[in-house]
Amino acid sequence: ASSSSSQLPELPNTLTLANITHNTDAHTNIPPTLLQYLTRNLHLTPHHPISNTRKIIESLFPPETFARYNTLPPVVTVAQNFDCLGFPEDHVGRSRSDTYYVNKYTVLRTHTSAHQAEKFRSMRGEGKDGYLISADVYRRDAIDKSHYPVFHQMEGARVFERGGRSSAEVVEEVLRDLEGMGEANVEVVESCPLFEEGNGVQIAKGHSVEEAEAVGRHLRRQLELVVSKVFSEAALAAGKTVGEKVKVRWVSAYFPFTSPSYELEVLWNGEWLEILGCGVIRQDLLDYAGRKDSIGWAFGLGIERIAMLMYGIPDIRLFWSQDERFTGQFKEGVAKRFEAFSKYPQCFKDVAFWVSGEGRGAAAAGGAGVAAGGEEFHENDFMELVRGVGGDLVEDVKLIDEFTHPKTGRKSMCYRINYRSLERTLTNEEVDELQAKVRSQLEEKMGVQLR
Ligand code: FA5
Ligand code: MG
Repeated sequence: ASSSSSQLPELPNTLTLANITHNTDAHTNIPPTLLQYLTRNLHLTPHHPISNTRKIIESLFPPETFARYNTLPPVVTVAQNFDCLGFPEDHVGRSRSDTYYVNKYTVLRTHTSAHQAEKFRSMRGEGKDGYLISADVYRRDAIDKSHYPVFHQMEGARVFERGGRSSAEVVEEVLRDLEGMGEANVEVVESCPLFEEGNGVQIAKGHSVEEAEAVGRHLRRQLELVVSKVFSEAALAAGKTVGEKVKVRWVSAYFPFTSPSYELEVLWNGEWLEILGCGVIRQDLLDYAGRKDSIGWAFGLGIERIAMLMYGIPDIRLFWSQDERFTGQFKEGVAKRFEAFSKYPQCFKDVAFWVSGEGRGAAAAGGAGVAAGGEEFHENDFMELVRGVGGDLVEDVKLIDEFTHPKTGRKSMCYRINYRSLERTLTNEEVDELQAKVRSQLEEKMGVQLR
């Protein structure tokens, strides 16, 4: 059986992205509404907070050491995005419910790490030991104030040439370089070990523990410096002098392409907010990229996450707003907090439906369409359907109830959609019309049965 044919957007046989025409196939799942984002380049738009944030972070990385790559097109191969980075065949990130496929072999990059291998190679040609990549990335995801199907990442990497030296000499050089970086104005309140074997974590082949730990320390210092820079800008923007140190914590993490791996979280308004993932680059990746003689680190951070806390921007949709009341507030080189324009009323609408889920009962009970055919319900498909209808008029979507019928085994879901414009008051008729569209498309495209 072909996979979820009824969920396919109405797309022609080819899709032209960034001037290249691709064949579409049964994997294609890019909705036409997404195409407008591929040409926006917020990270390169003068005065835009995403571009300003990028520049502020870039200012910490000397261009003599770090090459800049800020115009890499978003269409990459499955090999670049997943295979070359060591993602296992069955990794969830590869699924069509999480990733936008142009076709079976091509995706919209889900992270800037897709460019690691080629840039490890090319930065050397430019005589650099590192790089920074800023770019738009694409993920099928939930709908709320901090999630959007397009966001921006900055990837950074730094390598140290071994040059035939002993491990002890390399460690010494890395630590000497670290000393020269200075202290960061942050308070590290929790810190996972630099390296701890167990839970499937092991030192990458070709590294000594001392090397991995030295590179890990260098990496952490560099990123703590990023956080202290961003927070001193945030304090400036709020018209305060840099006061209390920001609290951060290092949490151990897993990425297929780094080992050891960490995430950095920042205490912000009483909550821990993850801002980046990072780690010591696995040696096989560097070897593969022709950098056998180097050891190094890499990180990937979310630019929106950082811009939101730096400028006090409360909703991720605002970055895409072309309303002068938003765009007019930001000037390059001027730290100023975002001033919210008035908040317009919200309007909640619930929608409940039966999906077949685990239940075998749906078909027996006469459930319609794809769901009855044994197709699984993927929440991200529903999210995308709602985005397709409501666009930026939807603030968030929450699952508020879920149960399985004890007799038929059918599963029922109820979602609450919160409609609110950032720019004006929505009329009742308008919201009713959107909700009616969501309901009819749910039946048509996802084959669920409305309750
Ligand atoms: C990655 O994407 C890895 N490529 C990061 C990395 C690079 C690790 C190099 C090691 C070496 P992750 O999926 O956690 O990891 O995303 C990285 C950061 O992007 C997150 O910490 C967060 O700041 C941001 N981010 C992730 N998902 C979203 C989203 N839906 N909306 C906004 N920001 C997001
Ligand atoms: Mg993460």
